[in-house]
Amino acid sequence: MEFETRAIHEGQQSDPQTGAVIVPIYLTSTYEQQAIGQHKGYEYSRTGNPTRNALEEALASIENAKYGLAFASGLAATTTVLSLLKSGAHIVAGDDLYGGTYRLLERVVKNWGVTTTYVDIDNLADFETAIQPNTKLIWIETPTNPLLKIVEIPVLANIARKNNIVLVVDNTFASPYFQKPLDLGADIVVHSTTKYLGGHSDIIGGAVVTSNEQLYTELKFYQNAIGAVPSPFDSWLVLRGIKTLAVRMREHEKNALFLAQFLEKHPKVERIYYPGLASHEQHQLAKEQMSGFGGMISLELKGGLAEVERFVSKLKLFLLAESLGGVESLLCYPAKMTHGSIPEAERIKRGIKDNLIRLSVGIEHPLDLQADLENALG
Ligand code: P1T
Repeated sequence: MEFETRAIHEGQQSDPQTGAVIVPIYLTSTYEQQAIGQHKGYEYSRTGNPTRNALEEALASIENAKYGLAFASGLAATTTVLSLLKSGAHIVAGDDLYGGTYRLLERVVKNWGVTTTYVDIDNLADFETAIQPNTKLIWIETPTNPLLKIVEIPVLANIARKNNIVLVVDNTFASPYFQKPLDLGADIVVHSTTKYLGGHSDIIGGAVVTSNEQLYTELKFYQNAIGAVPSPFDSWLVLRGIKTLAVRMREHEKNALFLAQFLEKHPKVERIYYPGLASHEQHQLAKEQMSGFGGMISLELKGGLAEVERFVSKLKLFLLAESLGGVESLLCYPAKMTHGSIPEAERIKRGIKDNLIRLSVGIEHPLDLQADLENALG
């Protein structure tokens, strides 16, 4: 079956008891057992819940994976994956990452005795050089947050396999509609389902998928042992979001390409980052690795913070807010918002300048969005 069909049906059979077409929200923390040691497959909702299970099956299916696990947030998913590591382990991570992932690695995971080396994402050979005898994990995003760089997954998968290292790809920005990292050799895919999968800016959620049985068994254990699971209602909202993912992603991309082309020519814009533009340094790679370029654009305005503040204050449709991937357009100022937890010198070194703005392009009418940007830039 094709993606659109699986997104609507996989794990979502009609309810055997009532015929309800939509998976019910099983608001229960526990389940009656028929006798000691005898139950109908569910014991306690941290361990398993039918609404969450439906979501987990759907997540696995749309990533072409065998197994899916749902979490209470993207960072809960990330934390659970990082719990695979024992004290003394080492991570090699790309240097363009969501600021919260960086904060988790530096201020939480480091205290477990697990260290991270950040590698310039533009130079894949550096990943191999950074590997130490205790390196257990490679962690990347592609496209990256916020600079929308593209990392060639098969090259890293090769390096990881050769060195017996697990490759994790955070696929939040592309969504499974445009990119399937497991097909390209990744071992684990992580998502913030808060973003495109949920799609309506009304929940916080996360996901992990894999086709590796051993990794799944360990991750499933940690999901239950750590307990950062989503509620049945949040699971249901993500499941509902997934049904329209394909339609939404096509619109996000169409609008983003239109606006990126407009912004690229605008005299007030110094630089634009959108993998769908022929001028993007990795446009060709993006075309090969992804089936679409997504809805995120970053840009540098001419001038500094004053120009950014003026631009932001004049926008009416693009709302100044953290997050991305909802139907409404948002604007984020990474230096002070999503990447504010990266020390300034380190942030500048990574290319997140004071005039950088990130747009999450929604699915409003593109001409309204263009008019909003044009007016604010003017
Ligand atoms: O916010 P949460 O659901 O915990 O997801 C964390 C996360 C993980 N990975 C990526 C690539 C992300 O972008 C995020 C969250 N990002 C934002 C809130 C943001 O505005 O970029």
